[in-house]
Amino acid sequence: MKTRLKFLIVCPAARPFRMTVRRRRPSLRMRVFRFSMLTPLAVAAAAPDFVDCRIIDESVEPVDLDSDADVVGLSFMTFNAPRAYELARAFKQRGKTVILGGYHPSLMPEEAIRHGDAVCIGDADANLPPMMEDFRRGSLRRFYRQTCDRFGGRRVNRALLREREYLTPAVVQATRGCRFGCEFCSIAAFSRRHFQTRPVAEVLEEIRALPGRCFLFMDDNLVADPEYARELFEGLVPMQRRWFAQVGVHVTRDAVFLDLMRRSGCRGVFVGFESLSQASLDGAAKSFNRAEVYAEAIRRFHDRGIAVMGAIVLGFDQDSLQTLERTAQFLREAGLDALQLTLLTPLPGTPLFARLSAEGRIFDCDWEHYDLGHLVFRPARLLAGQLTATHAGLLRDFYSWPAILRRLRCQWRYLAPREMGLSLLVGLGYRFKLRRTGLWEGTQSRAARASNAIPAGRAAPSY
Ligand code: B12
Repeated sequence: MKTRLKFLIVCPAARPFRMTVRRRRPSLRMRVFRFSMLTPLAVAAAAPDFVDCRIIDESVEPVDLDSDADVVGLSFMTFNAPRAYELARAFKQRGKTVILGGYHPSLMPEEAIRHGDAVCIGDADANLPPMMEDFRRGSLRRFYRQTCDRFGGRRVNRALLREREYLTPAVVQATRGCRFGCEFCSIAAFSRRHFQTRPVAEVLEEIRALPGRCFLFMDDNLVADPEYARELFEGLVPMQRRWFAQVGVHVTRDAVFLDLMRRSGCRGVFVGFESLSQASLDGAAKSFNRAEVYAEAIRRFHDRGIAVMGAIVLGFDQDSLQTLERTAQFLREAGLDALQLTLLTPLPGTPLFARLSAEGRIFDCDWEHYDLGHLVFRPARLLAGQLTATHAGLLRDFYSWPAILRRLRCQWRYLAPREMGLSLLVGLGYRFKLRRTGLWEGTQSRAARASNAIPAGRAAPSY
């Protein structure tokens, strides 16, 4: 039995974002969207003491297929699954043991196991130690699905990443999971609606040790437990840091809480507005979002110098032409500082995937198209072409030069120059990403273009 094991953790990247031997030097534009990856750091942190970890993020460096690792761990979401399976095959051909983890393998374990030796279903914290022990003993099982009843005690070693390659190296997670059950959401499916918090003192200690003044919370909704969030923010006030996080829109109901957020260093939030149509929100089991308060919510953030990036989804069954028009109007008038506009995507493992599959409406199961920018199912009330053209058109309008300049002129009134710079950087990053993925031109997958002609229940490619 080996006393020490070498564990190579690989984060595969889809083609447009991949670093190959020929394309080695990352440009500034490539870095704009790349903030440090907490996922592989957290996996490495879960490894037992007898394991030496190395991380390769394929968007930063080419994958070393001839590595001398004993075990290769692939971490991927749905969109990266085809590339992960390609790498798994290459590693297995070289005699390596391959373990798979992350959102996609956790939600599609039976598919994933066909490409590797073992699948971690859920978090690495509880599963990686037994996986490594079993591998050492020569008795690796196919599936590991233990859940962790406590979140904490993890110490990440940031030196494992090439920090210079990322725009923001400092990322932290204070809570994980989500209690809600929105129909389209992978996070609810992955966490099985469990929500956990890390001890506040531990989070603050980690933040204290971070480089620079600015950092990002990787939580799904940092304010999901207001009492916990209040304690965390109070602890952050004296630290004089600047931070960004994803939060629910409901947080704007409480002015005192918002003031505390600002004082604790909050300078930007990512908010899942999801839809301008209340019927669509209700249909997706996200009734707790009220579309009529969005504009006021943005104003309340801005009043406190907090920038807002909004996430909006198009293509819900209740969406009509009127919804598209209302969305366009909102984007022109509401004053968002950045936008993530996506097409509804039935991510595997979600209730939405199950429903649309049962209705025979999913026509494209090429996981590479599950980047939220391709249409992969037949919409209920809109034509596929209407939906994809509006999606691309609204993104082009929002990130056009005149719109970016207009935003900068308005932001002068409520944002500090640093946050304005950041908003500009996000704008540039989005322009670059949209061009690279073909969305700027509205290039879609062949399947999406032909979607109106595709009969229900068409067979999916098998992985
Ligand atoms: C940061 C982030 C990104 C970053 C970096 C991704 C990364 N790999 O770190 C960026 C901005 C690049 C990104 C992009 C996208 N993302 Co993203 N992203 C996230 C986010 C917000 C946080 C990820 C994170 O750091 N989590 C914290 C870590 C600690 O948790 P974890 O990743 O789950 O890892 C744990 C387990 O999964 C497990 N595990 C993971 N890997 C492995 C590997 C092994 C071997 C083992 C044993 C265990 C294991 O152990 C870990 C520790 O416990 C999540 C939402 C979320 N809360 O997770 C979405 C999320 C992962 N993203 C998602 C999506 C869809 C995307 C995009 C495809 C589309 C988009 N527009 O957002 C793009 C892809 C573009 C691209 N270029 O790759 C979806 C994935 C859904 C799915 N089923 O695939 C999520 C869940 C968001 C959502 N709302 O649905 N994303």
